[in-house]
Amino acid sequence: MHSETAPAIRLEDYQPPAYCIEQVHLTVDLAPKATRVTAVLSVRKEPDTANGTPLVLDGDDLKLKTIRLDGNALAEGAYAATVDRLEVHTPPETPFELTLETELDPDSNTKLMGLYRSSGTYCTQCEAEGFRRITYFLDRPDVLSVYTTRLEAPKADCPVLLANGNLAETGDLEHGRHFAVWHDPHPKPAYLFALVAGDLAEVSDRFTTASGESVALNIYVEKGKEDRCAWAMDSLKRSMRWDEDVFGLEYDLDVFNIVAVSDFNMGAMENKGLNIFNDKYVLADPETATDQDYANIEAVIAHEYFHNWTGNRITCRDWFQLCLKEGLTVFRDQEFSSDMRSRAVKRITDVRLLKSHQFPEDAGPLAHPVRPRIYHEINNFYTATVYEKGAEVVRMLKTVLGPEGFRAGLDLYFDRHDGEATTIEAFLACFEEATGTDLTQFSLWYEQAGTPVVSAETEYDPDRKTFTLSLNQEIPPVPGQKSSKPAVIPLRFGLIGPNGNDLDISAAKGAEVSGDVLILNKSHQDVTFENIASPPVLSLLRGFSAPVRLNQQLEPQELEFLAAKDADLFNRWQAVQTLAMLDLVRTTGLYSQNQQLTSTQTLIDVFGAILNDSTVDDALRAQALTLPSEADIAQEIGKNVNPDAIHAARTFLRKEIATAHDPVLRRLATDLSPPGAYSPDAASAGKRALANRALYYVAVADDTAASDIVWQRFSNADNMTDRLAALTLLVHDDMPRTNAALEDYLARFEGNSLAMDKWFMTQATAPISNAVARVRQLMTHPLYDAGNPNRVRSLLQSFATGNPTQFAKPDGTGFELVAESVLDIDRRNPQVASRLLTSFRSWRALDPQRSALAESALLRVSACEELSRDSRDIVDRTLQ
Ligand code: B3K
Ligand code: ZN
Repeated sequence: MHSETAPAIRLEDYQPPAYCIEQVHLTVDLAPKATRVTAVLSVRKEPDTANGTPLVLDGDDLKLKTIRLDGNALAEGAYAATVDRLEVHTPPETPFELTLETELDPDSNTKLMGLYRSSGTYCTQCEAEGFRRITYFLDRPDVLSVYTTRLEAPKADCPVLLANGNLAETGDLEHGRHFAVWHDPHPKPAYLFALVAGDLAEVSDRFTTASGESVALNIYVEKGKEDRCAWAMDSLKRSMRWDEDVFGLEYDLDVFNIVAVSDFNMGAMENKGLNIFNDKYVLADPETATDQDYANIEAVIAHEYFHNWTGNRITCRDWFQLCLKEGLTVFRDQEFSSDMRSRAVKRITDVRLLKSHQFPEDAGPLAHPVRPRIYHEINNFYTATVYEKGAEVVRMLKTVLGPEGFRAGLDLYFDRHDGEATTIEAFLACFEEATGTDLTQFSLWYEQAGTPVVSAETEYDPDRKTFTLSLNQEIPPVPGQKSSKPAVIPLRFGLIGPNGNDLDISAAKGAEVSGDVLILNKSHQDVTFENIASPPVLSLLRGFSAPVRLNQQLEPQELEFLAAKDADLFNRWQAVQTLAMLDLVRTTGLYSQNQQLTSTQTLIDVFGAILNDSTVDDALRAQALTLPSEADIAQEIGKNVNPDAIHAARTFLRKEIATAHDPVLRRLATDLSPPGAYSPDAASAGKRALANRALYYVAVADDTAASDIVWQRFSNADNMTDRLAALTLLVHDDMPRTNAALEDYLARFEGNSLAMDKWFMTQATAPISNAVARVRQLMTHPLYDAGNPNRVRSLLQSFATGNPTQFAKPDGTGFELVAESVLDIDRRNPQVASRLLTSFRSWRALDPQRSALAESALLRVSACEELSRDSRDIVDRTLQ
């Protein structure tokens, strides 16, 4: 008998709340093991609710100390309280005040949901359902209340007391205690509630809004970390300005506080006026943060700030609508980063992420629509599909409607729904009304799971001078969805003439073509272009204009042509990837059949052309020179996957490229920016990316000079980007002096946990045969902490998702390690455990021996009697 699957929650069962809670007055008397929470709730029956309808509040692991209604203690028979539910049997018909006292133990809260302590700092995480771990409440996003929060604590331990909104009052109390009262005038759902108390350092600045309001900006961090906040603060100010410039959206409180903590289940949280962040997305300096870290901080700071409008001012009616805030906000942060950096490079990195995280999700047992219709545990739906595919849907909406139509629809959305909890239907209706477009078919993107496959065939008729494009679309079956309807797929494209120029495509017949976008909205469509003098090369899905798999048989020389000539930089990159993928899949097959591996001259030549073309942006060249990952290749192969064959094929091609272009690679690898001139800007980061990509190829040359270059890069680096790139090569390629490098790194960064996460991660992802033993050994390292989510992710999640040959080792030890860890972590922190468990999601695509081993590891997890609802949900769906 194992733990029960939690009951299913269905979108179709949505009922509006029977009561509303207009005001919440919280008094939180903080103590590590016994925090007292007094909640005074102003409750009012909704007009449609029958008199005498019980008031049922949510709880989770709560202890009710006292309950009063309009100041009077409630008789025992008038209510029923359990750890997870409070019912007042017959509440008054007229508005009333319910006063609840609960007692919490923040120190024992290892789930990191509700109120907990991170390195001594009290903090909260309430999304999705953490507020019910603080007090009994109508913990659902469509109940919006005005919060006033009074915090009390010893002044010496907690000089900083923060909650949502504006500071209303502070003062001293007896016995060295003090208090602060915060008032948030904006009605909000409970999931946006937050408080923080601790002895934190503060970094302050100010921002003046377009309407001239001065806003205090503060970043709070653990003491000693304050000199690593400058980039986050700079990113925040740029985000605030950008949202005003691009969307006309201004900030709406006197203060914007950010707190960074070291124990956090995810990246960050957009609590109104008090964002709480994982340290990882705030702290940076050149010695300890990579260029990627800088870019991530910029993006996450922006993301959480942008939620103030898309999520907080306008929130979700229910959790099925999660993509309403997440998809839109990811789209907004992607646009922000594109404006701050190179648009093409940003698009490439976003598409890489989509393909590596979302596509496999959409092709496996955990597939679900962007707006799911059923869940057992909502925390398992903060997925790449809801976030990244959700953002792609918003991007397509903009492509379909054009920038002006898109902006008009968004303006209407902000205007009409400000202060509300709403739905995807209401969102789409704004775009329909603002532009007069029927989005019924478009809305299927929210309903249908699975990645559409678009097949394209072309034919040139030299007599008629016509070029015909035959398009097909289809969504392969996914769990719970056997058939599907044709989607609206905006295909940005160009026809390229022999000299590399785009031809005139305005004379198209058979489909709606506006500008350079063709709308594919049927299963099959033929489009004919007239007056095409000679056979063109088709550049399809420019900028990755839709989240689809493209099936287009281009000849290697056509891909070579696109790689060199396409006006669309994304498709230039894509052409190189496609060429490389063809070779990688072919070589993987050769390896599996014990045949001699070979490379093709076209790929080698294309790499040579990129290496020698200094007119192209360095960051873009670095991207083009990055071979598809082993996980990408596995996905492309799709079934009977043998990770060892993939690894061998990829290593072989890497060596072929390295040998063919040795001199230029060595030159690029050592052509560094002047020392001491570190700057995180896109151009400098691009230069480092290119040098380190070149170094990656140089490292496979079997000579001392090559290994010396890598070692020099490691030991002379004046920034983390270069040092970590070199360390990764030393460890992953098992080069001489690996241990010396690991020890040197440890000695340098022992005191910096974010830097140490990289040390654990580099070792966990090394594709070498003792990896399992090494990870097990690292789990006993004094710096390993199974209670710290970042550390667990850096060692175990990295191993499971970033080390395909060792995770899927044919002796089953990799799977066992992860299954065992899931069971261990699940007792402490279900969210971290269930996330780790999702690393099994592609198990059925593995070869029979490996998939049998994965299945038995999953069955072992499933057999656990005390599995959390989070992990139970994932294991059930993964095995189904
Ligand atoms: N909204 C939060 C995620 C909450 C996850 C809850 N399990 C961060 C974000 O998307 O901005
Ligand atoms: Zn978000």
